[in-house]
Amino acid sequence: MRYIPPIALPLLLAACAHSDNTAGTSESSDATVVTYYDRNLDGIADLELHEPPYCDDCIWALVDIDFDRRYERRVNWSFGIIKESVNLPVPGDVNLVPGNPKLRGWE
Ligand SMILES: [Ca+2]
Repeated sequence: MRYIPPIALPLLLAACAHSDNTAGTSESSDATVVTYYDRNLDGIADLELHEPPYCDDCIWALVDIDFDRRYERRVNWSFGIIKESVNLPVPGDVNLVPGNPKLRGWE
């Protein structure tokens, strides 16, 4: 196991933070950043990405696979990628980021 000096941890966390593009994002009460993506560019969210602070293994997403305004899949990026079925409505009044998230594995 690699030793990381305590002074390096805040610098490492700051380097991982991304706040340059806030379009289509919101922040919940626990500072989780939620980004709504419009993958097929129809003006409706079809993937929402939840990124809790300081926890790369806690990122999760809801995905509308067939663009029917219902989320059918929840994806968790933990020690591995875990996918489960859901049936939830897609939110209607959110700011959108066009295209796909950079994070892979939700497909
Ligand atoms: Ca869409």
